[in-house]
Amino acid sequence: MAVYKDPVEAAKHAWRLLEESGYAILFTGSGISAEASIPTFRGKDGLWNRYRPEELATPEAFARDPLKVWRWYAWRISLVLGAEPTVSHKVIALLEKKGIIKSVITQNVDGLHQRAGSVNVIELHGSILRARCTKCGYKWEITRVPSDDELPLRCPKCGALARPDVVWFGEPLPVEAYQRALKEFSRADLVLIVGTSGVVEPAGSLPLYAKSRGARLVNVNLEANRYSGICEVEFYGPSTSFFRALAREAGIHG
Ligand code: BV8
Ligand code: ZN
Repeated sequence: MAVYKDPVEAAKHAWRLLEESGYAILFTGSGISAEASIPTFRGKDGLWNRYRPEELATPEAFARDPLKVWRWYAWRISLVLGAEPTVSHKVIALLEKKGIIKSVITQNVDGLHQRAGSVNVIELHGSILRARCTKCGYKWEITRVPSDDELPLRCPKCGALARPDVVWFGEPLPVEAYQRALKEFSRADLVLIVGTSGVVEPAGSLPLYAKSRGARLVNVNLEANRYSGICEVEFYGPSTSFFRALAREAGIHG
């Protein structure tokens, strides 16, 4: 296990592992979008700092006050629509195009991997850019920030109350996405873990499952997290510096 603070050394080591790998995948969390100025969940400027998770990202909170929860999501939608994919998102998409990484399993709901060009993306916690009817299940893309007088959003088909198409605390993950993710983690011989504290379950255990099947892990994070000490390569610093260096190793221009 090697711990790096220098992104170039870390990227050289990670690139060797990628070249040796047969099935490399990415597992990402809100930290990969932090440099796109989308606040993380538990960091110092975390989203939750202003609110407690149980206060807003739960079915109970939504039942109690759908307008308050929708106002919070409308604010986050404005951040996401105003954000640009980072060089991390872009390099990951280019590595997929070159067949070097096979898929991205993300806990994020911001759609930045897809906007950067990643194709094989599994969204474990849904998408903030999609709404779903609480009655008829109809789903539709959100392409602009809803104005306050449109909130709480209603279903265009049946008029019932709509909700963000994300997974709230206490809700099960979408079965199809979770099954696909389990398959990816069981096939992987290398998992790059980027920008996640790993505290949220059941997603956070997926890299440990891959390791139990012999996969090697690479941890890219600002600070120590749940995966520290069990990875082949650990880089502590901003993910963009790591991916800028990895792009040079891979001979691509992120
Ligand atoms: C479920 C969508 C049951 C919504 C999200 C007690 C113990 C253990 C578990 C539980 C418990 N109590 C409750 C639970 C279960 C709970 C859970 O895990 N809670 C945690 C908090 C303990 N899980 C659930 O409720 C799940 N459902 O269990 O259902 C069930 C089962 C069957 C049938 C019925 C019921 C559902 C969890 C999904 C919740 N939804 N998001 C929305 O976004 O509004 S979770 C939310 O957290 C986001 O998706 C986020 O991605 C995710 C994980 O957090 P991170 O991404 O890791 O973000 P975090 O801020 O923590 O970390 C950021 C990291 O980035 C940091 O490490 C930081 O250092 C790093 N970083 C920052 N900047 C950079 C960087 N790294 C590199 N470069 C940088 N520049
Ligand atoms: Zn409806």
